[in-house]
Amino acid sequence: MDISRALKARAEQAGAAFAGIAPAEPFPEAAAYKKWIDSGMHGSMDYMARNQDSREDIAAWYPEVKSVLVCAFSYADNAPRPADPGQGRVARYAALPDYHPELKRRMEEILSWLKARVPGADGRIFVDTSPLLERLYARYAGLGWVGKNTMVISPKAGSYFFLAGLAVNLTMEHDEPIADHCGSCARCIEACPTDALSAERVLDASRCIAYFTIEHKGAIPSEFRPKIGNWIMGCDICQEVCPWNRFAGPSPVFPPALPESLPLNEFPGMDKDSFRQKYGETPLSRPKLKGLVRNSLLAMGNSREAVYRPILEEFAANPDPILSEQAAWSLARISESPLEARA
Ligand code: B12
Ligand code: SF4
Ligand code: SF4
Repeated sequence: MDISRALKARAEQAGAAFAGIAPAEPFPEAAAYKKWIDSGMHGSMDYMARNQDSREDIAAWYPEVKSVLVCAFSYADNAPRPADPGQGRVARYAALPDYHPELKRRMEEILSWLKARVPGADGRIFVDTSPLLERLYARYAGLGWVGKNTMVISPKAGSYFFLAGLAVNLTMEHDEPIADHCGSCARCIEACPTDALSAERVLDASRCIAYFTIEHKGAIPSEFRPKIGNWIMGCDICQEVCPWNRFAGPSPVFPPALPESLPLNEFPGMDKDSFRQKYGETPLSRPKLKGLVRNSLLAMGNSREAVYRPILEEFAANPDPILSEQAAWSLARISESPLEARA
């Protein structure tokens, strides 16, 4: 078996649902990245504006690179998602253990295998946090096309998968990009509650619920608050409506660690130590306890349920200005149009 096929087969053995190989070139679509930054679409994610050279060309990050192995690790499941507004919704990926350490370990395994098999072979792994355009390499590795929701979508597996990569110093036979299958569909653009998506396949992160609930540390701008509904961690709307996710079979790389919805009073009633113990190894550690408290207070306002008044009144007097202001906003929202208390 030639080395590129053997490498992809080894990736599947390490748990990848599928894998492909891209040539290590600077691709023309990378130019869209600078525009995205220049127009401020990264919001308060200042780290995104750094290392633009490696996002344009992977060789600025790993000079010896000749080929890029990109792996898709599935987190698809077919469980129905509850619509109960009294529960905080958690995106599918975040109901699993943190994928970063586990996928890095698996990619290291693949790299060790390659080094043992090919004298002089070497490489560098990337899983989400490196300053690279992972979706661009996924596309050129033939894993899928970049949909109007900006996700890499596979015709056989939809978009509920993580990407993990290995840049290698070997020239290998590479895969070809596959055709765009969005056609005239625009369901994701129409369904996005905050109008974050455009037909040009650009996501304005500074309008995205995933950005507000996970990455943004400050107050959530008032105009977006009613649109966030009961999402307290991430957002899956533009994937849930995508017809290609009908084909997403249940083949998750890890078993779920959390339910996909949590009571809205879970985080406001928690101290830092219990948070670390219960959620420290999950993606919920990214927004930290404070971010999740802010998000839960917001969702309490959107639920319009009077049952949350006492807890919101308590937080309205909190010394943290972000939490107290959010609680006051939510109290006002409940007063505007309260719902009957739940049993
Ligand atoms: C910053 C970031 C975010 C930001 C911004 C997202 C965004 N769309 O830009 C926020 C916090 C909003 C976010 C949200 C989510 N994220 Co995120 N995120 C990233 C991160 C770290 C960088 C992405 C980035 O550079 N964005 C800037 C834009 C401009 O770049 P881009 O979307 O990658 O677009 C490039 C390519 O698509 C390429 N391209 C290729 N072909 C084509 C064709 C055309 C026509 C065009 C215009 C461009 C293009 O060109 C673009 C760059 O110029 C990546 C990991 C990584 N290092 O790449 C994960 C990553 C993209 N996220 C991921 C996930 C799972 C999510 C969420 C689903 C989590 C959730 N449920 O809440 C949501 C999905 C929201 C969405 N619809 O994209 C996965 C996506 C896997 C997949 N199947 O595509 C990644 C790859 C992480 C991983 N390793 O698995 N994320
Ligand atoms: S993740 Fe949610 S808010 Fe962000 S683009 Fe998709 S639907 Fe819109
Ligand atoms: S919902 Fe439609 S337009 Fe959006 S990514 Fe899926 S197929 Fe493409």
